[in-house]
Amino acid sequence: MSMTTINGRGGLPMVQIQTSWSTAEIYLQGACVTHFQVHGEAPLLFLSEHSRFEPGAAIRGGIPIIFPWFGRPPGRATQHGFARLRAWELVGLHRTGDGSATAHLSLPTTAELLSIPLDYYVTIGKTLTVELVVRNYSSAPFAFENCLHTYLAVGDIERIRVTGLQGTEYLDATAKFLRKQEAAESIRFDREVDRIYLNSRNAVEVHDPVLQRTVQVTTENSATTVIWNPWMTKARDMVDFGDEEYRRMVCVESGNVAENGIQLAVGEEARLKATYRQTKSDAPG
Ligand code: TA6
Repeated sequence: MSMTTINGRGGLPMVQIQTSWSTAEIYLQGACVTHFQVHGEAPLLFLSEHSRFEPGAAIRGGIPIIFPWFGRPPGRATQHGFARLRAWELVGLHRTGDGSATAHLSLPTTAELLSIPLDYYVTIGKTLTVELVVRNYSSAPFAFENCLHTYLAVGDIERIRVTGLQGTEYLDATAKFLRKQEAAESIRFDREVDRIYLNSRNAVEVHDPVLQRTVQVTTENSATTVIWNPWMTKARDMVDFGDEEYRRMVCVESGNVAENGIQLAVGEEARLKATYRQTKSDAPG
């Protein structure tokens, strides 16, 4: 197992981690995991070829950390909070007994949030696990939303199906956040999909016949799953996203959003964890 810190794209510091099973890359900018690949497998994560790599800018792909709010609530200037815009610190790398490695990053208190430090643990092995820890060292309860905005790589968006959300209520962001219920056992994509599934703690699976794999997302302390694909019109409108890149990604985001938002008592901590496990599926490509 090895770890090196290099100047990545845009000259931003990037941590490269090698284990006997896999490789990973983490930018300190936003503590964004931009790459995870099990040896002999396709990369797990999508990263736009047009992403910005500049201080203060969100990276388009990988696992952006959304905190302390999701979307753009009234009175908030930036979409999805500021954690993904900040330069985090690398605290260290810990080996675990089974040969995997855990990188620990932190965002000490920021100007906006005195005495609410963040820690982030990225465990690289046969699977990828990320865990965001928020601690309330302030003198009052702290209300926030958190979300791991994960871009999964797919072979062809029109060929995949997402399971695990049947029967779950969701807010449809493409229909003025109207509340609906998921009727389908398998969610498929032939248009923009932007759905905030609420009060759901089930595992979600992305079945990909082109990459011949299933990616399973399991979580701890996540009550919300967001499923997003921008489709072609929104893809064309995003400057940091290629017009055709919508075909090769789907966001499966895990966190606590909207009515699932968190009220953290003084002295308490909130831990949000997601694990990404891929298995080969022998479905024809
Ligand atoms: O993934 C859900 C979502 O809120 C979408 O509505 C879309 O805006 C996406 O996040 C990306 O947001 P960003 O601020 O990264 O462009």
